[in-house]
Amino acid sequence: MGQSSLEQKTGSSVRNLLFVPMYNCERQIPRVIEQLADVPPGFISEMIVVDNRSPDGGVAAAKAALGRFPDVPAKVMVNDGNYGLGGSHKVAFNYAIEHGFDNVIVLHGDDQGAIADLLPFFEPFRNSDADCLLGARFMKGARLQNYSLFRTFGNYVFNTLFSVAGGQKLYDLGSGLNLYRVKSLTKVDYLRNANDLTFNYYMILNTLAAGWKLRFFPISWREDDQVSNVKLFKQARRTLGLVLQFMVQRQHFLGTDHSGKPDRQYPSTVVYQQPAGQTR
Ligand SMILES: Nc1nc2c(ncn2[C@@H]2O[C@H](COP(=O)(O)OP(=O)(O)OP(=O)(O)O)[C@@H](O)[C@H]2O)c(=O)[nH]1
Ligand SMILES: [Mg+2]
Repeated sequence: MGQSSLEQKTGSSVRNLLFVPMYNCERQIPRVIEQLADVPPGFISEMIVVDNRSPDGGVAAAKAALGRFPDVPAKVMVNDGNYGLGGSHKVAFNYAIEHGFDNVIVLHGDDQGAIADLLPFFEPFRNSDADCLLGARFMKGARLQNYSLFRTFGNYVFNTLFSVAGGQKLYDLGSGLNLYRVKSLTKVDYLRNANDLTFNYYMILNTLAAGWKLRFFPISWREDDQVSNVKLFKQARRTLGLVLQFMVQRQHFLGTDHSGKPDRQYPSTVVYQQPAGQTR
């Protein structure tokens, strides 16, 4: 892709960290990394793939794919413990703060979303006072491919429930494509969020309570060779429990550490970086 107006406008002054959480996506991770070709050069200042100790060959596949984009600074990091999807967000948010990024973009490693969907909304977001830009699978303009009707229905129910709890319309509680302003992340205690797949639900309620301005944008979302790890009924029960707790015992909810990890430590090990020996 050539020099685009987006690149000219963003220049090198905006530093975007692309964070890809990965768990057992050996087959999909090369396609996710190849999405670097779909954004203007320089739009991503650095990419980190955070592997939550996958037993498959995801790390090797990620290294090989990143090697095809030698101009993009990148790291593959493996969590020192099993922190779940939420814990991997904590690794990445900490990294973004410590390294002075302006924004962190989350793109799930199982290749269901497309980072290109974010581009038209990036400049308006940057020039706004919004704190995050959340991909929405159930908003006008969104495109769902092969996503089960049952899961779509469940998402609508929870979106409605959370919208009532949050006092504003919420179009998605946790898609796999989101952007957070790093300055805003320093103002919320995201380490208290649960470490499992419900991390985003805690995030949305905590940030709403902190007065964040949330923006949503419609995304495409596909289900082809992915294996969903979501245990539907167990997760639905937990989600219902947490939103009810937020509604009836808000102060208690907000004051509780839901992570199950009171030491608040999320160390990870860099197993690959490019350019080689890069230290930042
Ligand atoms: N289950 C799980 N997923 C993780 C973990 N760390 C990172 N991930 C990634 O997080 C994403 C979420 O997993 P999925 O099982 O696909 O769940 P989902 O994406 O919420 O489900 P969809 O509604 O189909 O999008 C995947 O891209 C995983 O690769 C982890 O520890 N556990
Ligand atoms: Mg998924």
